[in-house]
Amino acid sequence: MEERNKTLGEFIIENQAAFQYSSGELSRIINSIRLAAKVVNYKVNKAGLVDIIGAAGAQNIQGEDQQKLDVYANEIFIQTLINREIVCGIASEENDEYITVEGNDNCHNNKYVVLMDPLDGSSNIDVNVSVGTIFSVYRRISPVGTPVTIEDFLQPGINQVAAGYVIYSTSTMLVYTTGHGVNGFTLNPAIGTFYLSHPNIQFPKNGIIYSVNEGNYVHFPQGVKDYIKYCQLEEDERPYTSRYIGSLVSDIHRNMLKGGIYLYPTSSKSPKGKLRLLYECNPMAFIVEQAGGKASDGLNRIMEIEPKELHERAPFFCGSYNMVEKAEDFMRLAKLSKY
Ligand code: P6P
Repeated sequence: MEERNKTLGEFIIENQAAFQYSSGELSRIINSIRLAAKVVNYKVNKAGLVDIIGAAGAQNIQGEDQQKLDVYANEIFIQTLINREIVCGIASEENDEYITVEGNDNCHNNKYVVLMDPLDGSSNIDVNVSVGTIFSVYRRISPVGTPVTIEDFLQPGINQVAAGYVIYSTSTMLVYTTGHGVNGFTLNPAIGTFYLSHPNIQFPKNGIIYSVNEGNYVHFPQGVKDYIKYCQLEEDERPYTSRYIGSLVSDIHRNMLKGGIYLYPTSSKSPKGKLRLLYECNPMAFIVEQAGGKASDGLNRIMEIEPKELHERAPFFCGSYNMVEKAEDFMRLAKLSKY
């Protein structure tokens, strides 16, 4: 019989035992995200055809105009998780406060919380550039049987039990980790099935791609300016190239397959950085570290930051291990030379 790639469903069943606590709840969360991703994918692909792109008018907590697809994706991911009654709480970039999942038979007994950016890079939607969903899963720390609390969400990234992203691009992929490596699944839209297309993804230790919005160059910390100049120097014919899509999931996905570094440093416009620690930096960092890469705030491991607020931001240096190390060296050197 002809060998075919494993489906996501088969992969989840096969790896069920490896999931932490292997209660089946985590598998059901990934299955829930799988369904929501297919529904959102359908709308993202149709966005150009129906009146669903363009700002929905409301603004989210970040003060950003909510694109209609933002709102739609947020509702799909949240509702799918609530309908399946598998988590006790949900936090989203699009919701000011976290959601306590009540459900019919008391979701307070559930063990996991999910945090997400339902449609990252949404400003790219109406110019037909790829966008993504990012999710992060933690085991609650408040007592099972009680309503979820803010502390269940304000955990450092090292406590994550799973993290992943969906990239809606030339093809739609679901890439995730449960702490046992990183695997990528590509959607066959004809039959609505995700197939294992990128098993055990390894982040190249080195690369020639640096991804940063150089329009902010004059506002960057000196260490970042020095690193960018290092990448551009010809002294040993380093063939660096600058690639920046303006969509976190797309930039990191490309760099993870080819090698590269993504930087979103502090700047005068974003004194704490722009990216959100809990549902952008930490899940991407978990994936990148599991694939052999590195993720920091320029000085310290990003997943060891103790969060204080649900929507707090952090500077983000993420990618090929040796490239992030080099950028951190420039940051430390610049910090030392200040004194
Ligand atoms: P800038 C999208 O809004 C996002 O959060 C990331 O997906 C992306 O990498 C970054 O912001 C782009 O920000 O300031 O360069 O447009």
